[in-house]
Amino acid sequence: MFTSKLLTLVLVVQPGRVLLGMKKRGFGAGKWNGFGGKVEHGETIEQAARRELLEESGLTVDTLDKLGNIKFEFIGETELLDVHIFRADSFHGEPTESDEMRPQWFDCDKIPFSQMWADDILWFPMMFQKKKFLGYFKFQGHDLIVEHKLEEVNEV
Ligand code: 6OG
Repeated sequence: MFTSKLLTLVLVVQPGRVLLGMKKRGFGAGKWNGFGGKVEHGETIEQAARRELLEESGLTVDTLDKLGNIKFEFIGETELLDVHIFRADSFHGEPTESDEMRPQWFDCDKIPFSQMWADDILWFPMMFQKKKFLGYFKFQGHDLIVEHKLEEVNEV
């Protein structure tokens, strides 16, 4: 039996660049990623996305666009990660380092994919083009994708 854990992930995009954070501790430590985390009881997925973005980057946003949903399976584990991905094209505040993340802007042609989760290189192009997508990735360990599906959809 599989259980699943609801998570959020937010990409803040400006013309020609994207804000990523270096994860300093916990799951995915040492990797650049968007900002996000677990959905708590009593909050919606979007509320969780805003809360995690603020906690980890110091930023607030007016509009979050729902962009994708990816389910991750790790061989040998019974908990699927159900990650809801959002994009924000404008923000308020200054990116600020937190206990969990060190934010940095990256030019869109210099994304550090070799220091990111292996799935990102496959869906970032869709994210930049504002295409919506659904995905499933099966990982062996934290670096190897052994199976995946990724499709563009009209609605997430
Ligand atoms: P905390 O455990 O820090 O939330 N996340 C992933 N992001 C990408 N790009 N690829 C993956 O492939 C991921 N698995 C998890 C979701 C974990 C954060 O990491 C994201 C959350 O934003 C396996 O609370």
